[in-house]
Amino acid sequence: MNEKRDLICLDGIWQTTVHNQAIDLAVPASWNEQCSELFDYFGIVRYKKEVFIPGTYVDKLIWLRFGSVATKATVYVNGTKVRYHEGAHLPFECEISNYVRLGEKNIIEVDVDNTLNTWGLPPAKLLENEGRAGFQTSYPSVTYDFYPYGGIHRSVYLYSTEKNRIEGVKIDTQLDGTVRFRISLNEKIQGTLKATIGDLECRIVFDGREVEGSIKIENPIWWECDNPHLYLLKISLYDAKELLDVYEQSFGVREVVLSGNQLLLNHKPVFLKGFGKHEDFHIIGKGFNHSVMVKDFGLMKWIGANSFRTSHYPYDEEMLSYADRQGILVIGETPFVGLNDRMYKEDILVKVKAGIEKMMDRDYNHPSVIMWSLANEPNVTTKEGEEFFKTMYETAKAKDISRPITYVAYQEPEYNLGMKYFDLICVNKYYGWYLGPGQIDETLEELSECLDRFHNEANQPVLVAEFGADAIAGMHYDPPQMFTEEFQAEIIKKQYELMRTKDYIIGTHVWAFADFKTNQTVSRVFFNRKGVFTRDRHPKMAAHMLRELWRHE
Ligand code: GCB
Repeated sequence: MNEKRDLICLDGIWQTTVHNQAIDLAVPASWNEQCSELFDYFGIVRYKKEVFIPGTYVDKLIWLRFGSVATKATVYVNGTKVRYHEGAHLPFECEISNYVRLGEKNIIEVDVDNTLNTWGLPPAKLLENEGRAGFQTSYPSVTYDFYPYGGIHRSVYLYSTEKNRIEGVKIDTQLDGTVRFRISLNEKIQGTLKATIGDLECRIVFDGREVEGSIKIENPIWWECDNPHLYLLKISLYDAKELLDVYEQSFGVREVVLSGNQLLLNHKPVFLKGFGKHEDFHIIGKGFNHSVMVKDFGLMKWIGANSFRTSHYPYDEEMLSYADRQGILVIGETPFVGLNDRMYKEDILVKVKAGIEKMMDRDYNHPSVIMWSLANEPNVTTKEGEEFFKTMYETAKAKDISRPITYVAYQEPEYNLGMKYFDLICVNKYYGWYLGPGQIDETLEELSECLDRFHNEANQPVLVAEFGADAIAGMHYDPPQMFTEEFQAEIIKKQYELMRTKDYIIGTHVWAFADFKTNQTVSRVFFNRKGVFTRDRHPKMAAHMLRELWRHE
């Protein structure tokens, strides 16, 4: 919100109708845990909200913006359909100026559809004989290990702009303080663009749709984990007569480089310690909540973590803005979890490329985002799959040459033909759990050889993106047995210490930060219990152990 843009937040209670029954639902949140009748509901819920749009919006463009709707949305304004969108975890907008009544109440309705789709992204609903061992008979049947919630998961905004406006701001920095910006406008105009960073200013007279410029900050303060300094770039757009638009974007001066087997942040090696996470909490499901976010960052600091992966989809932008401010490093992941050989087709590639670009456009300016992960645990065993992954990599590289690009592998290298095209490989390995259950010491050697194999095969640094074990909080046993807190703490400690001896490993992320809701299956006791914190964020033994370990390093 600024002198040229107005903003109304539509969060709160929306009236919904399901099978002609009226139910109040809160936004942002999943519907499933708000209302037991809707727990395992897969279908359409119609959401409705009244909003007064001020008369002062005359001559403005009026927009609706949804941060994430799971998974399909059809949007109506005063009864007219204005937009259809597929895919959760990334935002979409619609321009609704022609459908609204100014100075009156207007009705916004959204048909939210979470029907599971075999060919969706991610592919939900399994084909016969598909899926990982132990998960085939799950309900609901999805290819991935988290509950397929439905609902309006992130904030909804109605906002106004001028007709001529700034549409995109991309900022690149160098450690010497050079700040380059690329501004895109909605259409070609003749005008002047003023850019300021504090007292520094630059004016550009232009004729076009894209404007580029740069400002040099003398003796810049670098964005570092222990001093995450942020600058603010303010762009003002003028035509010959007047101010048209204003946009502010924060950024950090920092550089991420993969050099040999090291990840360098501002020339200094950094070892990633942290977690794979989920957007998941009691009652709100996958809905965004500021308090949960603040709590999670507090716990990451408490335990001595420096990073997390947005497994297995892009998170709410608030998370990334907060990571910018907290100095936490983020691996931004696409929603492409569980791609398999049947998915490598042209029409799916078009959607995958669009998803990669959308995520990167959304998150490009966050200094906290240091790496992109384009997929989690795909199966890539065919020539088509290899080409598909090569194209994914090239699509991402064409958008951003400043960050390393990876994907997360589970199976052995021969099932990961795509990895040779990437800058580094992430590996998920569950020795002592799925592989050699209960045998922590006996499987250490196998784990060691497996990691070496990935490194040698790909000739790349390795990031261990997942390892760990389920533990039910309060369950204890001596000697440690699977599902006890002792077992989880011991497996993480021993495997972590092994990984630390390998100079090609640039980081380790424990799976997972907190317990999270899954589908129902024999291998899950309501939740996936691999969290080192419970779902309500209380520490298990493993959390205290990691705190000792990490804080002493
Ligand atoms: C994995 C997946 C993650 C699962 C985890 C598990 O490899 O990436 O989504 O939750 O294993 O606990 O099985």
